[in-house]
Amino acid sequence: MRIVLLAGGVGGARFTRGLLDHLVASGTAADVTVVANTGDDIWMNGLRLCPDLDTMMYTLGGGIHEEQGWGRADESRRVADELDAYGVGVAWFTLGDLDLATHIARTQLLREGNSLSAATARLCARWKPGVRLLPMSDEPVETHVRLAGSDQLMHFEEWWVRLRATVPAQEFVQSGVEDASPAPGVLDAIRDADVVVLPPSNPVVSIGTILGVPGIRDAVRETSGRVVGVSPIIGGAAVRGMAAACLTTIGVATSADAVAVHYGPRSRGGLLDAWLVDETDAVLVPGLAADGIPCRAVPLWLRDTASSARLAADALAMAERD
Ligand code: GDP
Ligand code: FO1
Ligand code: CA
Repeated sequence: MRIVLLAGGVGGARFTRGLLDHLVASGTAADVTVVANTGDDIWMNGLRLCPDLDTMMYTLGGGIHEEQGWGRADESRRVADELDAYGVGVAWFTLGDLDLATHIARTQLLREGNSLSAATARLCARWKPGVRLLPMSDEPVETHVRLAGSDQLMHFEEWWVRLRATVPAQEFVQSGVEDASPAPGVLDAIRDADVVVLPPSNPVVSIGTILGVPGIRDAVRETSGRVVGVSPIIGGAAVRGMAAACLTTIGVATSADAVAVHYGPRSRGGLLDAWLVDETDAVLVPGLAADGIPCRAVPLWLRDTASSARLAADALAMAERD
């Protein structure tokens, strides 16, 4: 079975880890490709950071800081303290020592002329994530936020981490996206997939950014595989994080139904063949989300490996339905 996921950081990575556990436990042979959001990528202290690629790589490779959801376990910040002492540290962003090695290695590989795909493959040779991890594009695309009542653009990470998304955003601007092309292998993987999963990642600045790369949305629409989405909204709330602020910016309500409508039914030019919602999110018509999208209610919390694996099994089962 060929499975493709379009994923952001924490939600996407935890779901994917559950999927791999389920595939092993059920003895299902599968090739899993993860197309990761790179819109959060940022230059910091001369280094190229790719937060969502790294969150995926560390989560699947066993190096993630579990409680935090991003960064390395057993991390320290001696280098960041030294940068602060020189007055060149980035006060609002944590650069851990172990994590810094990843950014140094990536930046070195990029400077040597490697593409981001090639650099990612080199980093993954160490972490062995058990999936083919592809950046959405090899060209830089960076999400910026236009703050409400201002012409000013701010990098998404600064808005999210420094401002905790408390200052309303007028719009998100994906700089570079018009000229970007999908990374090698992305379109073929989507077209040839048996199942494409939109995991519970941020629909705006993770999955939305990936879908904005020219060619990717059409490839999902046109794949002969089944496209299953998992709601990132539980009980009308964007659990773990400030995704509600992103949905508000694009005029989508923070509800599982509204996100399903935002993706749209594939039968009418949208993306979804099926949609999983949480048991606490009632649907008006049993078996159907808004816009007539086939839907099932299951536990959506990614609490631990067992619950994540069950959710992944539910998503694959949903893909098998007619
Ligand atoms: P990020 O890049 O680290 O923000 O991660 P993603 O874009 O992959 O996912 C973030 C989103 O995952 C959050 O905004 C939540 O809506 C969703 N999320 C986090 N934890 C859970 C969970 O346990 N279950 C579900 N269904 N969604 C979750
Ligand atoms: N998230 C934070 O909330 N604070 C941080 O200081 C922070 C540092 C960081 C460093 C490397 C990395 O790969 C991720 C990091 N994140 C941090 C998480 C992440 O950048 C964002 O939460 C997501 O990208 C938002 O989608
Ligand atoms: Ca992210």
